[in-house]
Amino acid sequence: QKTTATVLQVGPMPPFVEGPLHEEFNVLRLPDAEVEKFLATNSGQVGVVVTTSVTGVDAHLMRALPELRAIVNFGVGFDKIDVHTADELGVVVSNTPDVLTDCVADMAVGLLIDVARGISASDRFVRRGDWLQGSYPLGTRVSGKRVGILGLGRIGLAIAARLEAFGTTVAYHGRRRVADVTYPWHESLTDLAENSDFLIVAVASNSATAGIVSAEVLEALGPKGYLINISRGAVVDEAALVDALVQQRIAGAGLDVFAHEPYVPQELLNLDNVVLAPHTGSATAETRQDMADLFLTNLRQFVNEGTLSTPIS
Ligand code: 8YV
Repeated sequence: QKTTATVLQVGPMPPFVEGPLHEEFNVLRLPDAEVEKFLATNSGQVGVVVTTSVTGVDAHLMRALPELRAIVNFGVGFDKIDVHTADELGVVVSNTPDVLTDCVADMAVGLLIDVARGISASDRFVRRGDWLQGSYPLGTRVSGKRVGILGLGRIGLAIAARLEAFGTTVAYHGRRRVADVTYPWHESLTDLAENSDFLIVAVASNSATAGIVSAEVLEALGPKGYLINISRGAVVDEAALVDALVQQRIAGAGLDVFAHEPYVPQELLNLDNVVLAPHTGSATAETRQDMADLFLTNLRQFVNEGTLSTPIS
């Protein structure tokens, strides 16, 4: 039996989310066109908005929904939700932390090993038949190297734990020193980059982190350094990254995220020292199901009790 609460769905959601969502709740979909007309008729009944990290909710939409009380997000990142406006309007927001940590950390390690050892590039080499002409160029050793992690949160810590097993040394940068860890903290990101063979971006994307992996940071990482990004494209100055890769001022990059997804800078497509992934860090059947379950737990709890299970922090 459906609850009477009206839920507004903003953007597409995977079928295993939409199925139970539409079965259990009265769901309206925000149309792509004639949004104002839709809002004029329906805005007064919407108490909850559901969305994904890909779509998000802007201030204009929040302000157009006078009864809005909660935004329930499918995804851990909430950079596309205007959380300042939500806060101002007393709208609470939930995300899906923890359940995707392992898969995203696995992806970071996968990209790191791939770009250092040229796994994707040498796969293309084999398929082209180039092996018949000679051996593949030498890669870069991973074990024993220095890893710098930008953002030692849940995902950053999971990456560090994995890479420690490779005998790497781990250091990190974040606004604050993290309690109860022995990894050295670098107050300056440039300093961390200068002292890293691999710099991994695992920090949340927001106004404070926009573009912080700058031309200067990439310069500090240097011609033997690799950049790995499983966070958001916006954390990196993408034009500076493209320049650094094209001009070989850094050794390579493993990228799961880009500034204007699904568009990837054209210049990167022919570079064998760049591994490109289509934002699939959390994209396993198991993890996406866990995310769907947590998303629905938040929605049910909000509709039934007025509280969220995993509010953003
Ligand atoms: C997306 C992600 O949520 O959780 C995040 O922040 O970036 C991904 O897991 C996923 O693409 C679905 O929105």
